[in-house]
Amino acid sequence: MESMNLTEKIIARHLVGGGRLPQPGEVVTLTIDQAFTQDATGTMSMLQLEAMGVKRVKPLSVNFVDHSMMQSGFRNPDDHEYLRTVSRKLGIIYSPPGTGICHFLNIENFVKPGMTGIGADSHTVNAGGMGAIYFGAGGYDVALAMATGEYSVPMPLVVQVYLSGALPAGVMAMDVILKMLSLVGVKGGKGKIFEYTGPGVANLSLTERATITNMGAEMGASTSIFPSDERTREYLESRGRGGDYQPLAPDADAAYADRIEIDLSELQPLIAIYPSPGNVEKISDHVGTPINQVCVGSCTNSSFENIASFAEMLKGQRVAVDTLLYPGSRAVAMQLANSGYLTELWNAGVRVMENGCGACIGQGGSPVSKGLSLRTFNRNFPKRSGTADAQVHLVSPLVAAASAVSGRISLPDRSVAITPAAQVNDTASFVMPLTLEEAQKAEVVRGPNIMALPDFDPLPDLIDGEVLLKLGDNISTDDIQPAGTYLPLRSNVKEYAMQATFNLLDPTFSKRAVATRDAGGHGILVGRENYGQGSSREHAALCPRWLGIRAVVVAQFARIHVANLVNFGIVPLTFRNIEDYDNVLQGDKVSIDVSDLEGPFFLRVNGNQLPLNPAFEPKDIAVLKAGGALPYFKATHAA
Ligand code: MIC
Ligand code: SF4
Repeated sequence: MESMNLTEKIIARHLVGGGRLPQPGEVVTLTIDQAFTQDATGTMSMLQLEAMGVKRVKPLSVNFVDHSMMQSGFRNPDDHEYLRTVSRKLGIIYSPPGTGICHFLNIENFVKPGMTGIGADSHTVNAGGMGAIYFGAGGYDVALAMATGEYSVPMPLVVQVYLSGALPAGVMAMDVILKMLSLVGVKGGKGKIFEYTGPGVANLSLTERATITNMGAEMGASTSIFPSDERTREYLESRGRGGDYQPLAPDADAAYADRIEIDLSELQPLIAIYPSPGNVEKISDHVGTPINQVCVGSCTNSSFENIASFAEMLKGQRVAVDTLLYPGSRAVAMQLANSGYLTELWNAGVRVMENGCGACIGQGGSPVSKGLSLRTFNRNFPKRSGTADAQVHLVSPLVAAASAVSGRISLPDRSVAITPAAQVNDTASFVMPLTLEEAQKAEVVRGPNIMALPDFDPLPDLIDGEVLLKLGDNISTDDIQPAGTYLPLRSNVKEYAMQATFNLLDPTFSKRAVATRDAGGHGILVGRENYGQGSSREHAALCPRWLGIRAVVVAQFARIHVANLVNFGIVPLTFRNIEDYDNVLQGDKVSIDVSDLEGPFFLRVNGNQLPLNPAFEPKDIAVLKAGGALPYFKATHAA
């Protein structure tokens, strides 16, 4: 048999209908072992699942509540109650608020080596630390995977990341992934899977591996994966899950599309400077800069080892600035309590917050005006923290601790050894689904925050309207559809669109878009490279569509966002000649003939015809024509 890398081995085992391994770029349909959402994407995903007429999900499915938990007012609790009741009815495990962050709970409890999965969150790729292939996707794609147990995705190129050596004192897994970001950049991972190999792998624990795969999302990678080895066994056994272990590795002579080499022993602490996780620099160049806040946690750095290392570095000292800590799960919080670290954290003046996303998604913990916050999180996009003029830099938990004590960016001044503590089992926190018989009688509770899904019309032959916004490079989903304090509006498309879409860039956008839409025109957005980077939130497509946007024309799209645009019937197109970006202005009257989605496509503007390329796959044509994935599903599954 031909030799295979680990990615190919797992994909070969999950190919629907078997057959040969796909070529890179070819769309491949995989059986999916697990599908999940979190509350910020889950309500929409569940509304779509219900609209599909699904009575019971196929793969192991979980709805986590971790993002929006402030419960100030009825909206959050309404969302949670809807998720709890719809989960129990449809056969989905429900993880209530306080249990922990979806990705962290996932590796603790659900992911096994060799599995495939899809989650309605871009950091679903965290699970790659367990030797599994997991993709982030929009809520509709997750609903479809729950309904069918399948997911289609273009086969990525498999890039080998060869690790040698071991991390020196004071250097953490966060520094490995920041090093990768410095080598690859925020869009260099597009269309790729990073497969970590080499002797250095054995020197990284399972949670360190997950830190590394987690931030593959920040490089735009499809996913990342580590082998499953003795360290994986060690972790699973420590969680009482030894039976879930199986060894998995690439063949010795496996081929890869490309190779990156990193000697772990040569790494030093790094920092990603505001406003992008890709602005990676040496910490030593920033030592001494005063800071106003430190935040530790997020799905990237909230394991027991991370927090215990942070606590060890603080030991016997007081923090000099406001310091917030978000444990990854209740199990981690209990482990910290049992080990005594929790008391030490309190003694040091740390604010121990709820187990969840918290400040990472702007749910509290905003920095002071013009402040600088050091965070162990994965994203530092503009305004994501909730304070428009504050800055966020990203660092490891050890750098966060040293800096919290001095109130300035500081390098760890000593090595720390953590006292291990037994892992805690918290599976009792999960709410299990009802039996089929009970489920038939069960009511789904829909409070006033749960709004019906909007209906969308089919694609017209001519998109005819106005360029409503002309944007630059790296527009993130936080720019398009901010989260933070708007999270309670995730189940209410109209309000979310009117209040939030592009409002941090142009507060007049929603009103202008509605005026164009209601006058019978179509809205068009123009941008440059890496449009839609960041989160998987489908609201960044759904809300613009509700506001009348029918096409987005840019130089290049981020992977998950382009799928979301198709799912909501917005035509994604790219400039064939990037210089044409200069030939179209905001406010220009434009049209695009889309009567034949095989192409060719031109943007007609000011008497010119600018050639465009489709950014969608041939399989998307019928979906776009129908006006989006749900109208297409309904039309093709009519009784
Ligand atoms: C994020 O980190 O931006 C989020 C919030 O987790 C998103 C999901 C969302 O917007 O609901 C993600 O990364 O996909
Ligand atoms: Fe939550 Fe932040 Fe992770 Fe997104 S990146 S899942 S908001 S912790």
